[in-house]
Amino acid sequence: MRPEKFDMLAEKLRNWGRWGSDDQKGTLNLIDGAALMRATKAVTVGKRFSLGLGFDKNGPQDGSVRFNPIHYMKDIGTKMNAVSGDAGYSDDVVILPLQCSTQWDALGHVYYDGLLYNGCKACDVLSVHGASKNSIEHMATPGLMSRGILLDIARLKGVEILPTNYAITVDDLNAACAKQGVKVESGDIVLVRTGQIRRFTVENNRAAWAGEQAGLSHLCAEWLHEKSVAAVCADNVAVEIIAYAELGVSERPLPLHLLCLRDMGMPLGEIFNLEELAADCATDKRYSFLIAAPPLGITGGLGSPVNPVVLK
Ligand code: UVW
Repeated sequence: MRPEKFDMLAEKLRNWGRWGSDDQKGTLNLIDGAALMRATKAVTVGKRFSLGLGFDKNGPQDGSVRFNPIHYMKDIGTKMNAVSGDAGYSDDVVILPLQCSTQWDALGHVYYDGLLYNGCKACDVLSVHGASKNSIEHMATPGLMSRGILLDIARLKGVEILPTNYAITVDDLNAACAKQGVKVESGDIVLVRTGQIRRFTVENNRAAWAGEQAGLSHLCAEWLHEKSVAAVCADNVAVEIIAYAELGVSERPLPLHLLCLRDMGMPLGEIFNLEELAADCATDKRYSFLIAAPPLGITGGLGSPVNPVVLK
């Protein structure tokens, strides 16, 4: 993508200063009392769904960019004291890339022109100690929840998995809203289903899962901005489309990442497993619900594992 066209769009969508010059929560500020009350009103039947994958050595990473969690036992059945008899404790340790499975991207995850969200200088903010601004702990409080809206684009198109390199358009998002009878409102969290996660969960094909894949076109950023969406999540690797031909030569690679995280301050939720929820929504025709997906408050972190929970 040529930077000129991209930069015009970026300027139009930029939220810097909108919530103050020190803001590090971005569009999560849109989750106000009204949005939270709307979330509670979407709870009508008492059904729960987890959208999180497991965290283990058999996770979705193929090793090309990130690895799957390494879990080891630090203590196994260690005695508590000399007289505690047959009683003990066990402790364990996990080493994992924060972006290796179901996860949030913090606003500081990407930058261009040397600047992060809200105009923070990347060279001042990023160091071996982590990010001093726009890091994930700012998304952890006071508790990331809102009304969620599932937009099932795979079902809209009548397929289990969208074709590789299909760029989801604004028309697709509007068509899904119309077909499903939902209206996205300020502070909502939008969940986009491509079906891509089935490459891993059903087909067990990590190469196909991690390779070129369908996702949002960067032009959807304008739609997300206009609808005052708080965050956008998907069941693929990057929320947006991954097409190698474009990725390899673009001067603005992963443009939706750049527009959402850096310009709009809109968090991205990736590798969300939407299969069970989508099947239920198709059955009861209710595509809105309460979603709670608080990241871990990892100080200076640029992402966080998450186990998002939906309540219908
Ligand atoms: C990058 O790798 C930059 O993006 P993500 O892991 O968020 O898809």
